[in-house]
Amino acid sequence: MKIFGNLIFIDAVNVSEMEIQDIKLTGLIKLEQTDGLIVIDMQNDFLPGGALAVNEGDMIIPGINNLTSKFIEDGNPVIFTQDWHPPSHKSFASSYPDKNPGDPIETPGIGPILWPDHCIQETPGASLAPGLANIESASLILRKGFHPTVDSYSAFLENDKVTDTGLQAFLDAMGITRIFLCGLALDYCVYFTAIDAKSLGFDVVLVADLTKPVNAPPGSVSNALSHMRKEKVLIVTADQILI
Ligand code: VGL
Ligand code: ZN
Repeated sequence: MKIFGNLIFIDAVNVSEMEIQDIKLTGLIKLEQTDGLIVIDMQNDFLPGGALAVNEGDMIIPGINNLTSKFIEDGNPVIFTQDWHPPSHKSFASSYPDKNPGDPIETPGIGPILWPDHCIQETPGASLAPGLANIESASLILRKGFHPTVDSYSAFLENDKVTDTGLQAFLDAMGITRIFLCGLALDYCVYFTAIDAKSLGFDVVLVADLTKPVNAPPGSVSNALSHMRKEKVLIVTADQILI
């Protein structure tokens, strides 16, 4: 089951039962004019050394650079997203008197857990990774999570499930019907973006070797993968994508 080679599982017992072949594309996938690439939250705070570091988050940068180059050479839109929080955002544990990062929370629009302060607007931690190529060739840099009391894991809809980031309208205007997803983190922003995109009618392709998970709370990765499987998100590796 090579597709899982680069993913970290806490609940590894379930992996062999996931029947990934139901959605795992075999063979090659050819880019069409109606394809767009969304690179999720490749920001300093999500990389090793950052405030909300994703283990090995930096390892996917070269592969993402190759993939963005492919899309740009082919004239397909590339979109980078940035988690873009004001100070004292309600997803931060520091915004509450007695909370710590990782504590569960059930406030509407926030949760399932609280985070350390991260990706605060105009700080170095919120900047796109310096090793990331093709930023100047992007069609759009989309910022999300800037409403103080609502988090936004998905690049389409904030966590209140109502507030629209404008991404759907942008993709529709560009004639994009299928999106490829990579970046950070698999079990949060990549996952929620994939599910929203499917429910909005886009075809969705997850580039599984160009994403890494936060892996908290336990089970977040297997939950994300099984839900994406159920929603028929295609899962490929970058070497299957041809111009
Ligand atoms: C993310 C947790 C909090 C992400 C953003 O980009 O996946 N995760 N904020
Ligand atoms: Zn965030």
